[in-house]
Amino acid sequence: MPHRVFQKSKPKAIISKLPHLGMNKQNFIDDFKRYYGHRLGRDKNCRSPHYAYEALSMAISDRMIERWKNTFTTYKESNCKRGYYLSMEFLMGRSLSNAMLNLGVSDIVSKAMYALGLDLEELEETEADAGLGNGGLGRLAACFIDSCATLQLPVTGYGLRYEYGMFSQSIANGEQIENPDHWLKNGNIWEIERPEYSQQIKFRGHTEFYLDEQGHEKRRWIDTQDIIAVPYDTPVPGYKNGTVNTLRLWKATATEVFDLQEFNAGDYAESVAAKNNAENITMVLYPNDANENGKALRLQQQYLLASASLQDVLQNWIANHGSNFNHFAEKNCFQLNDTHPSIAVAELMRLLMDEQGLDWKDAWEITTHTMAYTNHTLLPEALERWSVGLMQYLLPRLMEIIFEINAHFMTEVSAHWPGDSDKMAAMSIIEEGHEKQVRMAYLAIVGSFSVNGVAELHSQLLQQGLFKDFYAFWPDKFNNKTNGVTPRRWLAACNPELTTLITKTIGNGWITDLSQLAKLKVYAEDTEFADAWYKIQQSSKQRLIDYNKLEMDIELDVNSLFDIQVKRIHEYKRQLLNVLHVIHLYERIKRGDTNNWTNRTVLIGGKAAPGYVMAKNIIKLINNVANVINNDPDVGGKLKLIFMPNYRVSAMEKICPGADLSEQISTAGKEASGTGNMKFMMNGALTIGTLDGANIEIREEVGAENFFLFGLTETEVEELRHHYNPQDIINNDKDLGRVINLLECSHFNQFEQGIFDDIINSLKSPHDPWMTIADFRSYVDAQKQVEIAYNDKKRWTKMSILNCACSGKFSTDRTISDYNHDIWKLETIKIKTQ
Ligand code: JNB
Repeated sequence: MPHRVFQKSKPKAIISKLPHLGMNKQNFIDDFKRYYGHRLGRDKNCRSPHYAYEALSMAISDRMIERWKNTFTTYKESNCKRGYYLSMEFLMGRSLSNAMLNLGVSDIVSKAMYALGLDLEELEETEADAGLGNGGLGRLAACFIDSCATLQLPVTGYGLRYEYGMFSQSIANGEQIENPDHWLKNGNIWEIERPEYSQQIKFRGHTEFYLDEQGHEKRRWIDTQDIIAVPYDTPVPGYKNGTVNTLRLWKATATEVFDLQEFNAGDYAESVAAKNNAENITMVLYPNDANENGKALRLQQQYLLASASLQDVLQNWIANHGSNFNHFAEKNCFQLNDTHPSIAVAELMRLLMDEQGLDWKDAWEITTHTMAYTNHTLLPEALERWSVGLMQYLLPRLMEIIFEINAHFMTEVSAHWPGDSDKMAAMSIIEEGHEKQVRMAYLAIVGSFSVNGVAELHSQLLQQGLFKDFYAFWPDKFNNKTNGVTPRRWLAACNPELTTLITKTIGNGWITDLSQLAKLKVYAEDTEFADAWYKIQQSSKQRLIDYNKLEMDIELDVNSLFDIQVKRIHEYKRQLLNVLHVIHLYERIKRGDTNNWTNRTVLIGGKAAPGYVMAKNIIKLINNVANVINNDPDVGGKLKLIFMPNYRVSAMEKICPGADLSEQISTAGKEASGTGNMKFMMNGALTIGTLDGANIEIREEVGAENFFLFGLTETEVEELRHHYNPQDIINNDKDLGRVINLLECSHFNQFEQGIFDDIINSLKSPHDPWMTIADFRSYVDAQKQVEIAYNDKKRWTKMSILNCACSGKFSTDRTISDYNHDIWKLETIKIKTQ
């Protein structure tokens, strides 16, 4: 579909192999000067470091594109099986330092910039975060594609190019203010627009029967209102291996046909408005890390992603194999990042049947051998459902196909459990009720050959709880893939000093084989090594202090215990439990109960979904408590509480190296995995945590003696629900009683009466799903153990080294190689380096 007018001639000479660009210091100096002067038109009088950032990025990007082209050609020539990671979110963060690290030019570029009188770090800081995700699920997608490239797996990421990413957060009067994140306003040099690969996406209209040329009865979807999806490609470099994979993000635009029709009818204004309407689809990322039910725009986003990506893959298939789909399933695999892109199950059926002429059986065979689904949450409010009515209106052909998938599936269920209509109702993709709904998780399970959770406990709970009927029906579909994080960004790039020490000690093999960190274990009690380790931790803490000082005018003590909780604000993550502990410490200081005191700096950061009133109120409480504590001369340096605004990827890169203690305190059974826990551990922080998500596996790896465990287990939580009585617990615990009393007498909201009533009531409710009060005592006791350990510098440093040394399992290289071994089954493809 001609989105642009293309030339008829094929410029063969310039699309064959790109010439090799030099990689030495002088090459970077020369290219930098040319871009800075000739391309960007700046000179030494330019005050903004932004243009220097751009000039350097262009020089780096040139080198990446050369390898990108090689990778592309190699994949094509090898006719290999391909993987596709379909995700509504890719939380990429910044690209420059990662690109330099993976190309292996960090040092040389740093020297080149120094020679030019520039500070590389200052340039890096001007890059906007690509914040196209909410939290864990979005950052996981970014870590995954990094590992795919490093493992030399031919995997393409497919997502959406939101004009506005995750909102930026500021705090006024203790409250969260959301500001739109126009991350593209200064341009994005890492992406390449490829209108020649645009795809047309249908919406609305209706369906009808017709007879094809062979006289077969067929369905078609007509009178649709179409939009165009234009791809923007970003290179994803592997670590020093010549592989550069692709992240392809779709932007919605209006079709020219559509505009023209309106224009001819004289409705110029309407045609421009229609264009804007189309562009609205990818305008903004939904800022919810659970539940955004029923929004038509969100369903349009999901369908755009699924349809554009599948059409793109089919188009490539046809270009190379013609319209024979016999071997399609052997050569292609789609991983669905939660149910967000799961409409792809029905869309692949539509494309294969309506557009490629396959019959139901063959299309279903292909679909159920190419789709794989990952679940990321057990929270019932995060399970996606779409009203049948909305789907019939926006995607009528897809709704028909879903009904038919369900009819086939219900036949299978009734054959398996004859006469069990409750089973059928429980497992139906269509939920009956006064408003019929499509259960997207069920569609994903029925349409996939693999269903996985993201940590051992989470996968178990899926099988025993949420998806138990499906597990009974298809036990072999279900599997676990414990999450990880990429050690390139989350250790090598964000903690250069520790990286140098580790590499000096055990060599650099750990960067691509993180299990090698285990070689550090023997150094845990080596005085010289431990001293160096301790000094680096302290200097990282100092850097974190300086970073915070940029935003807030507050003195922090580098010798205090840095106790950090950064993640989305959610009741199940229990930032409130953390605050209760802080209030308890404050109350002890006020009472003079300060023998053997350990100075502590508590840092909390995270965004609340704009519509999540309770989460926003928790932010307000943290800020109010901080205000009282930080300004009380009795407290002084003993205790500080800081809310760090606008937590994001680039902030975590400074935060995780500077943490002593990592707070992973969710109600057991609620956090699917957690990945921040892994970043902290890798950088040598100790964890205080519940037996939840990947914490369990972290503790297994590092040993119980190097982990601060507290709280009820998942089984205990479920058992206690029947007779939970927080008031009893409060009555029987003096410390807790005093904390609740301070809250109830408005100590932290003296001039804002009543604003924390909802928080207090929820804590004291026998129906509190998060059972915060139940874990208070054991949390406080565990925090005392933390202090005892921290006061013994030698012991703490040893534990810190062991945490890093035992973090090998939590590399996404391990996670991805498990996905590949069990699910994708792709060959590694070596790229010739020149
Ligand atoms: C998410 C997430 C879940 C649902 C929606 C959006 N989940 C985001 C997180 C888990 C972590 C886990 C990571 C990576 O696997 O980020 O995934 O470590 O424990 O909480 C969502 C959004 C809109 C509608 C429905 C659901």
